[in-house]
Amino acid sequence: MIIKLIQPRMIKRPMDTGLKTKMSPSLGLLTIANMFQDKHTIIYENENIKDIDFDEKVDIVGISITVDIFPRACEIAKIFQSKNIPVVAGGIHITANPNESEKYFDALSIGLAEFTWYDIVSDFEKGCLKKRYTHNAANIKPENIVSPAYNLINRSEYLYSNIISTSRGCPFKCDFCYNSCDAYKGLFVTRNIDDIIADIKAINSTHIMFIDDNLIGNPSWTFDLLKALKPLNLKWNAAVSSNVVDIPNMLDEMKAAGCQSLFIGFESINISSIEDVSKVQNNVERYNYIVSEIHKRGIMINASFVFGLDGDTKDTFDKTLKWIVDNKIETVTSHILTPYPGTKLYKKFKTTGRLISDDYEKYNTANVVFKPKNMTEQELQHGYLKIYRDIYTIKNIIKRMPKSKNQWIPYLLFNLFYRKFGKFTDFICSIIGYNNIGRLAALVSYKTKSSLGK
Ligand code: B12
Ligand code: SF4
Repeated sequence: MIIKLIQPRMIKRPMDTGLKTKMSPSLGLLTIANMFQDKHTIIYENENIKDIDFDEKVDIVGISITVDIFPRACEIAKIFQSKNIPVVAGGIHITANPNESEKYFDALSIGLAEFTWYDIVSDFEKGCLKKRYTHNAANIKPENIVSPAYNLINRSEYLYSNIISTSRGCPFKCDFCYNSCDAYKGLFVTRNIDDIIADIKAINSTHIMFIDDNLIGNPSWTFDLLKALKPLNLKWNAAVSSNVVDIPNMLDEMKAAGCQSLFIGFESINISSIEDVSKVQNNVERYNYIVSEIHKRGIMINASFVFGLDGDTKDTFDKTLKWIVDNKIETVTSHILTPYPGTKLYKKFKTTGRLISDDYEKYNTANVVFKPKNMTEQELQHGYLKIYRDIYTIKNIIKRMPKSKNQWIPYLLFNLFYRKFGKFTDFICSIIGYNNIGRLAALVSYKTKSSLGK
């Protein structure tokens, strides 16, 4: 049987370049690819890399869907369905919002494919494909999690292929996050450490990006993981929740195991905004302390902010910019608050009549799709675009330079060549290859090596 797996093309934000769309392959699809690559022929197509071949002879199609690409996924499904090829939809948006999605696809996978995909393929072979397949969050064990088929990645097409998911879900359930949807209730599972080490070996790089929601969701497991990472002499980045500083020795052990930078969802410097979205682990009064403890250990910070929360006003942008510059935050990811369908926030905005757009292509955190409380929609949109520009002015890049000289190269590479002059870097990548630039950046930043790949 021939199974085609499709990643639809993403919607770029104004500040994005091809570096974002070609950043990394879909681990979700590579995971489901691995479940059947011994038995069936798998074709993996990423529309961010090249156009979908609608004429190829395939038996069934699987699409991975986040909210912003839902409309495109529906278009793709329609074309295959017109050729009598059934289309199965899975991924975060389908998991969080199955009811609305059902009519567009032949079957839905709600939750982790490890608990749906075997049945879907087997039912299809028997000719009795059902409309829905749903995981049972309570039954998920670490050993059930399947490794992605790293062998299927054409590394030359991506900036980074050295990505690993060590867990599923998050112990926190912030109102705006997909983790607050029904199917993720009670779901947080960390993988077996031996399986993670096997993934690292398969990737064959000394630079690894952990793409979990929260690498410290189960601190005792994290300590075990760090112990296993130490002898491998890796350099790595990960996302953690801000309570990392409350766990004795965690940052020391991370540094000793090769941590280079941590992504942290600070979200807002307004206490009321944080309280309003149940981000219980964030203590705004301790933000400066958190930053200094991380910086003290020579670890860089990628701070994530969300604008448009109910405590925010139009002054929030300048105050946040000042905090970012004063605290020498190395990189920043900003978002306009976006009520992803199926989340607690979405339900709240729906019942209070605050949604102003149901065009999911706009749900990529770069558009205002709800009525903000303490500013106009235009003020929110304008403030978001302005803060992105202001963070990456040459003046503010210089002001934010890390104290430690060791970090200057990765800092400048990201701030100048990814953000400020991203279009130029994208052009160079298109000539000499995305993976070559990714590997070169890692080599000059962290002195790491990676395999050449396909
Ligand atoms: C890595 C990552 C990226 C990467 C690569 C994205 C990619 N296409 O793979 C980059 C940086 C490019 C990116 C970009 C964006 N991202 Co992103 N990203 C992630 C992140 C951190 C990890 C994704 C991952 O690989 N997980 C590990 C894999 C194994 O899990 P999975 O994809 O969920 O797959 C499992 C199941 O969902 C299911 N499954 C998945 N697909 C399918 C398909 C079928 C057929 C079946 C049967 C099952 C199935 O089985 C899989 C195995 O268990 C997630 C957060 C998260 N934890 O998921 C956010 C996340 C997916 N991103 C998100 C967003 C909003 C974006 C952006 C819009 C951000 C922006 N402002 O630009 C863009 C748009 C991306 C796009 N449309 O493709 C949201 C999506 C919210 C939503 N409700 O849809 C998430 C959930 C972050 C969040 N907490 O809000 N992202
Ligand atoms: S801590 Fe982050 S990943 Fe976890 S629920 Fe909150 S926003 Fe989502």
